[in-house]
Order: sequence, then C-alpha cells, then structure tokens
Amino acid sequence: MPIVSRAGAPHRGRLRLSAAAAALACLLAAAPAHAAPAVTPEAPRASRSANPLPPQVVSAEFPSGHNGQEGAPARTTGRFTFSPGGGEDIVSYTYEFGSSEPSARVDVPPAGNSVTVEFTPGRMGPHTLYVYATDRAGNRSVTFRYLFHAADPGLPDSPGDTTGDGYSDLYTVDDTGTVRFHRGSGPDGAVGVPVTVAEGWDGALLTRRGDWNGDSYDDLVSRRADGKLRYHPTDGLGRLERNGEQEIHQFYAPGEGGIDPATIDQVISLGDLRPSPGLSTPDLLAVVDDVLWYLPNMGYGYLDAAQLISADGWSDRTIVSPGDLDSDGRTDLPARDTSDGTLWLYRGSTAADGGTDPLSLADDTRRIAYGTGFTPAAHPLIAAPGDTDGDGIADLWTTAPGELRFRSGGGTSAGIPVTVGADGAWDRVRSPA
Ligand SMILES: [Ca+2]
Ligand SMILES: [Ca+2]
Ligand SMILES: [Ca+2]
Ligand SMILES: [Ca+2]
Repeated sequence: MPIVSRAGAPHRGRLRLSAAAAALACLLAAAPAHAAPAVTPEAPRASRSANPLPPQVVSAEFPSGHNGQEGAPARTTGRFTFSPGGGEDIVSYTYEFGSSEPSARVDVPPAGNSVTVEFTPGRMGPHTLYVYATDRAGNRSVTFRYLFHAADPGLPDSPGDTTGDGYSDLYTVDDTGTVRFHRGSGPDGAVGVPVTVAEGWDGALLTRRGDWNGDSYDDLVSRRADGKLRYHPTDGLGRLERNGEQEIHQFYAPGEGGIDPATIDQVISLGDLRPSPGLSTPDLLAVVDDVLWYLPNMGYGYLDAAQLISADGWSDRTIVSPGDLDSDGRTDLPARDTSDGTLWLYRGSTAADGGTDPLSLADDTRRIAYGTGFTPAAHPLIAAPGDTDGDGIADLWTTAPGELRFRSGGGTSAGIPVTVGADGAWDRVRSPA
C-alpha cells in the first residue's frame, strides 16, 4: 500500500544536472585560455525541484500507525522495506529509528530499487522511523517520517529477564566504570557478547529485582560515585532508557531511619516483600558499616524510613538477591561469610500482612548452610538475578579467577558450578546485577 503520493516527474534530478553541467561548460569556455578559474568548480547544486520524492515505507509487522493501527507486540523484529517515491534512480536510503537526523545508510542493490532493513522495538507504544532517499546525482529527498505502534508484549517479565525471552540476563560494571549488558543465551547460564550500556560509573554498586516505573520491565538500580541512589528503566531489550533515570529519594522523620545513600557499602533489591496488586514497589536491603537496613518502597521512586534489621556482623558478609529460593513463597536472603566462605541462606518467614517478614532475613535461627567454599578469593562476586533454567528457583552466577560460573540453584544447596565464561574481563567486574 503506497504510503506517499506518487505524484512528480521522474528523472527530474538527471535533467537538472545536465542543465547545470552545460552552464558550467559555458563559463569555462568564456574564460581566457591562460587564466585558471578563480575558484574550483563545484558540483552542480541540486535545487529543491531536483530532489527525489521521499521514499515509500512498507512493513507487514508494523504497518503505518497514522490511523491508530497497532502492529506486532514490542520485541518483535519488524522488516521495513524502502522503495522510491517516484521513478527516481535511487542509489541509497539513509534512515534512523527514533532520531530525526538519520545516519545509517544502506545502498540499493543493482538489481532493484528497494531495500529492507530490520528493527526490533523494545517498548510498546509509538515509534518513528526517519528515512530519506538519495539519487544517482546525489540529490536527496526530504526526510520521511513513518509512525508505527508496537503492541503490549503481554505478561510482565520474570525477575532478572530484561529481554522477555525467559533467560536471565546480567549487568556488570567494571573497574573503568563501564556498564555492560550480558544477555542470557540459554538455560545453561551462558551469556552472549556483552553490550556497553553506560560509561563513567566508576565505583558504582548495581542491583536489580523489580519494576520501578510500572512498565512491567525490570529496572536497574545504581548507587554511583556521587552518592545517589537511582533507578534506570530498561527499554525491553536490555539497554538503559536515555534520560530515563530517576533519583530514589527517602521520606523519614528526624532521627528515624534516614540513610545517607553515600554511606551504603552494599545494596540489593529484594523485589517486593509486600506485593500489592497494580503497584510494583521493589524494596531494598542495605549494609552500612556493620548494620543491615531494610528500605521499604513507597512507590513512585520514594523509599520509606529504613528499618534496622540487624545491628552487627554485616561488614563481613556479602548479601545476594535471589527472591524465593526454597519455594515457600517468601523471599530469602543468601549471605556469604567472607571469613570462611560459607554461604548462608536466611529463609524468609510470613509477616502478619501476608508478605515476607524483613526481620526473618537476618534471623540466625532460620538460616541454613547453602554452600561452602564461597571465599572472596575463590568467588569475588555473586549474583542471582533470576531463574534462567526454568525450574522455578533462582540460579547463581559467581565470578572466579578469569571465569564466570553458573549454578542451577536449589532449595537447600547452591548446586554444582559450571564454567560459562572464560574471559579475563570477568576479573575486572566490580559489581554484578
Ligand atoms: Ca533475557
Ligand atoms: Ca520498569
Ligand atoms: Ca523462601
Ligand atoms: Ca533455576
């Protein structure tokens, strides 16, 4: 179906070029034979009337949305075919999704006038493709704006999966402050080639479990060198939304549970300890010096006053956020004792309101030894973003010297490690999520 009018004379650009070339030839002929032209002759300049018509765009997956028509669900790869708006001799199209200044050029193959490009919209809702055509003479059309709509992908993502494919994904920040996204590539815990999603986050703490802005996508939480907590919405494909980050503030009365985020040594997102329908409010747990604090989420990016969970012993422990490990519906907390490498599992209990009692997450009478040998030397970092092998229990990723290892988590033990990455870059990771 034509998107733009076919009106307009074909080959106008070529005719205009011929006229300009003739004028140039007359100028050169009139100059004295011994005198070089004062300026280098320029290529004939295309006038507005010489420009080709804007290209047509057709997509089966994402038809034009100007009439409100909705296309395929977000995260579906769409094919977009560009063809000449008139009979012009088009040699390339230059396009961009989401930017009115296209820069991606695709040359037209000799056999035809059309080309097809692919694009996967991460978010539901409106998207815009900008594209212009360039003819053989170098004249370019005006930029055509193609609006389309991606439908709602459906259910919210499971924790740890920011791409909707069912496999947990991993974020890391390294010793240079580069934040990378490692897309889970299968149920065995393998991850794909990392993609840089942010830079300049030196010394940042990362965590992730839950949706902060109500769009059903898991968001990344950071505490960066400026001492502020923020959440960073993800775009449905693991990238961080441009300009989408929001500072996380805290409401508290004087003397009651005010935590300066700059003093936090460790922070994890627990998910929502008290889930309420229609409102996603992931709570945080933080270690400050030797103390463990629970930071309940009030919604809309605000934390309530912090509750002291345990007053001592936490500077020598590493806390991890797996959600519910023993399948009783209550959130659990693994905590690694850095002195002997024991990985304890604090099994959450049910609170009076039906959620998980935060105090149970530091109750030594409820903990079991979940694993041994998790010394900081053997396994510097531990992350448990979600269940990637589909058995309903969150899995563990750990770094080891030069490696990334995966454990299919269990209800009572961490399981056998399998090496899924053997790239020295894992030694440079400072915080995973
Ligand atoms: Ca995924
Ligand atoms: Ca979100
Ligand atoms: Ca549990
Ligand atoms: Ca699992």
